[in-house]
Amino acid sequence: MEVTQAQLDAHWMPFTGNRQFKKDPRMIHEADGQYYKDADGRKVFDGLSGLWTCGLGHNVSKIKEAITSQLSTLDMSPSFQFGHPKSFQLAERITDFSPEKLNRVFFTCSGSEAVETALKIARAYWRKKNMPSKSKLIGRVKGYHGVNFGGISVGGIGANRALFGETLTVDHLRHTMLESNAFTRGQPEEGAHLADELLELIGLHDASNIAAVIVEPMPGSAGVIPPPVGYLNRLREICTQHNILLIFDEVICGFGRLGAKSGADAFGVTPDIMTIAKQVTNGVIPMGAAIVRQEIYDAFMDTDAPEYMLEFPHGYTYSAHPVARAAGLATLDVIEDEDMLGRVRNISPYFESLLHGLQNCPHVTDIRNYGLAGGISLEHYPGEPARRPFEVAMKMWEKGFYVRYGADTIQLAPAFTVEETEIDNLVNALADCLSR
Ligand code: PXG
Ligand code: PLP
Repeated sequence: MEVTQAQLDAHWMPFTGNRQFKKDPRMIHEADGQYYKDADGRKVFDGLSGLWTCGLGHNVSKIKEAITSQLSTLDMSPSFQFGHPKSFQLAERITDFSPEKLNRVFFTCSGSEAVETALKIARAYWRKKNMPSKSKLIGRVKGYHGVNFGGISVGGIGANRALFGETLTVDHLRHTMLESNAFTRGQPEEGAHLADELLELIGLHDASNIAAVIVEPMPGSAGVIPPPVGYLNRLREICTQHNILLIFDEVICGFGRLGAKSGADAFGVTPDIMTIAKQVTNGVIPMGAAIVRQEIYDAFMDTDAPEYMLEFPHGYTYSAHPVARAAGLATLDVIEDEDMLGRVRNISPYFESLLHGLQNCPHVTDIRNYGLAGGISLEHYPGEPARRPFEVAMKMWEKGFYVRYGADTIQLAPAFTVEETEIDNLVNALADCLSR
């Protein structure tokens, strides 16, 4: 056996049924382009681009070269009180991918940390503006904002919260998955009115007590839920009217997955703060960031305290790790130089039409898509909503396809360079696995 039982036992795996996995391990040994290889050299198609991370495929030479060269120039440098050029260069490049007014970047090492950072900035901002009562945070049911305490507080996936006791004081908007919108291609027409629920929450708590609303422009983890037409615009309008910050968690939406620079760009709505991670380094090295409007940054800088005093007591050891910055710069170069956003836009109608061809397969209760992201909801076994997606994903693995299963859905997110024939193969395999 390639790994001993003791080695298997030693690793407590994240978001995994450890007992099942350790009885029947699914080991990945190599990756190149859109394929993994297992121990026997069997090729497995990467139907989720890693964990929504590797839109450019695996083993991208420009990224590899940038990392290797960085390792031999500056492998680590302290991120507190000292800088290195690449973190500043990357910060500016990231603002090119963000709506115009969002031009100040705070680096983190993951999406979860980006969310914690954004929530702390939002609360601290109102204190800086002498409105300390504005501290309540509002999330949305089905939202995924990582796994740290702030993130699970605003997050709206019950299973990720239930075990952990008291969280922050938050409230949640309803999710936007209306039954009447089942099998909609792209954005549903119905549902903008759901944003008005924010007015009810404002009525309940008063805007003077609310710091921020955080939503994913398109929830990913909950199974790909494109926003109803006009919904995000309405949230924006209400937040502006009531002086509440709007945070878009772009960890999945950012850098091309939707055929746009961001969810904000795809849906034409500008938040006050964005969080990013995953695709920014093509997943090769961990990195995240919170990106804010200049006015928010300025509120922290506008102080009479001596200039050597820090303005925001927050940061991570790896907040500007040079190797990750090099990976980020190379990734953004490839996205731009090879017109990855255009490629996603060109192939996504094909992806949409094939995906919706699964509508009449057994157990399929809904299909949703946007850009190169697809979610398929499956009929529950009595009392076991997560079982069928698990079973389907295992059959897919046996057939040579990696897809994500989460809650009662199967999720697809192929690389931006995916070809029509590869989409054919992926969807045909799914049709087969759903029918067996
Ligand atoms: N926000 C959003 C919107 C995310 O999708 C995070 C925050 C947390 O990022 P980190 O880097 O801390 O994991 C995420 C991460 C899936 C899946 O397949 C999704 C995520 C992570 C792992 C799996 O649904 N999203
Ligand atoms: N715990 C201890 C004891 C530490 O010294 C540090 C960082 O210095 C941390 C946690 C936080 O680690 P990180 O900055 O990687 O988030």
